[in-house]
Amino acid sequence: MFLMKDVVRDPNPVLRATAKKLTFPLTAEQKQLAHDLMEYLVISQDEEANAKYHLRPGVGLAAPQVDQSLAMTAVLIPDEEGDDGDKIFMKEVLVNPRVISNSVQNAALAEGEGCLSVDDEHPGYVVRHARVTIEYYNLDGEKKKIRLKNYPAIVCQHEIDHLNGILFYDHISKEHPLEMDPDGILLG
Ligand code: UDB
Ligand code: ZN
Repeated sequence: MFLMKDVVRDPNPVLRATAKKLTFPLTAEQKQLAHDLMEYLVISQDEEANAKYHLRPGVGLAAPQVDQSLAMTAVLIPDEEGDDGDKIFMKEVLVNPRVISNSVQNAALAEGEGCLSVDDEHPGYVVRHARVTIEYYNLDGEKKKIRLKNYPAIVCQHEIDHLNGILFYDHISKEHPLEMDPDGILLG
């Protein structure tokens, strides 16, 4: 399993690399990586299990964040926004995911974003697309297409960015960090 010591931190260059696309069938090693990414999220969100490991509670973890430059990311998104409910909105490992279409309208989390790989604070609105259609493969190599909005759309854009060497603060305006276009949505 992965622990905090395994999570690479900014400015490690692996976080700025373009992750390699995977081919199917996945190797046993790649399937294990997928399992370990999801296991991190599950344990980190379980207060009782996490008491032992002290993981930062995570909603997404991409392979480059554990020093594997491969196009794979796990997401575990609770139903309500919050970490103590036990209902899950989305639990999936996305292989070779990409945004195939997006709304013109933007959205940002009102509280800004953080990242398991970024220890410094970077205040400001991380301006993203309000809605996205994502194409990806599951672990069995089946092609999937999903449409997401609100918080799940933000999480998946954050994770897909990791596969393209992009970090959340790249999307914060340097001059006006708390400026949002007039028709943009502030979430939360
Ligand atoms: C996070 N979690 O996981 F467990 F409902 C952030 C961190 C950086 C603060 C740990 C988070 O925002 N909230 C959270 C955590 C839970 C349950 C819950 C909400 N990430 C993932 C990450 O760094 N992936 O690379 C950062 C998020 C900021 C916006 C989307 C992802
Ligand atoms: Zn991140």
